[in-house]
Amino acid sequence: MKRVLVTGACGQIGSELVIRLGKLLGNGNVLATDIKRAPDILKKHGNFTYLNVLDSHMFAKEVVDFEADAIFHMAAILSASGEKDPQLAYQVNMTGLMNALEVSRRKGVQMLITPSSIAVYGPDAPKLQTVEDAPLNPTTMYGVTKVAGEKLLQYYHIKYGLDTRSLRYPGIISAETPPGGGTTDFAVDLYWHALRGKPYSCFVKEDAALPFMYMPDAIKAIIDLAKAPAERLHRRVYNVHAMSLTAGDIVASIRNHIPDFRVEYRPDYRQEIADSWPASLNDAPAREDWRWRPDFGLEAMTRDMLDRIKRKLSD
Ligand code: AKB
Repeated sequence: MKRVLVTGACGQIGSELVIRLGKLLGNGNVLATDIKRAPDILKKHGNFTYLNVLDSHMFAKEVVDFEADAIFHMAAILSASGEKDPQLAYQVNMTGLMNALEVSRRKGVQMLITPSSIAVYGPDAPKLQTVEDAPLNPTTMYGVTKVAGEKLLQYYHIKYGLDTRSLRYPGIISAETPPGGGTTDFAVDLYWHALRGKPYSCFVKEDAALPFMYMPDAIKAIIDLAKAPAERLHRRVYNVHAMSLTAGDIVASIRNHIPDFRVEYRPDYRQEIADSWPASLNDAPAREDWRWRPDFGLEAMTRDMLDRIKRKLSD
């Protein structure tokens, strides 16, 4: 991995991934792409270009011109937005991935790495310590596209020898770039509301546990997976887990620092999505094959989130 193209680079994960990859490979070796305008955090970090992942010709041209040998395909519509417009989620998540796979195959890209999600599981999967090979019967379009995407990665690996890699992310909590359209976005909203001194109306129940991870761990996970020697990998897709949290756990942790933070719970359609997902994942294969270990637990994450958001609010 020497020259990488990142799609969805303006997103919650993409924006921080580009910066980390720039530090690793040199800014000139990372091409950040998106259909959105580059956020400030990206502007000072090297190359940024417009790329619509649904346009296969544009996609191929950028890959060839940049001489990319790896693609981090981050562009996707998340679960809650996907339930508002399932056809758009299908188009962006499936056609976008298919274009990424085809351009990789045809233009000699060596590795394609793209996130999957806890959304691949449905209500029939075990709730706790869910393993990779548990039943995959998602009830969201996002989940359906992620299951199909995982199968496509496997297919391209077997049929064409493409080095495809993926990890099932839990909800990601971060301070830099806001998430958009996910069911787990409430976790990030909680921190911002607390620091702005505003009450929060939470769209999931207080006591519904979901798997979460702090952004530095999410970036570490995808980069470590990309760097892992191929011979160490026994699967294309790995679960990664850091902590199982309810909204109430996060609120309690924030209240250790901001005791008068007020929250009311008004679950909406996103509660049903959350209910269909596991509360914790078993990530033993990632720990074994590429030594995955999260660094952050709830308290360390809360301290860091509050510090970062405070700095951003005072900028
Ligand atoms: C979402 O909530 O849709 C995402 C995810 C868990 O993949 N954050």
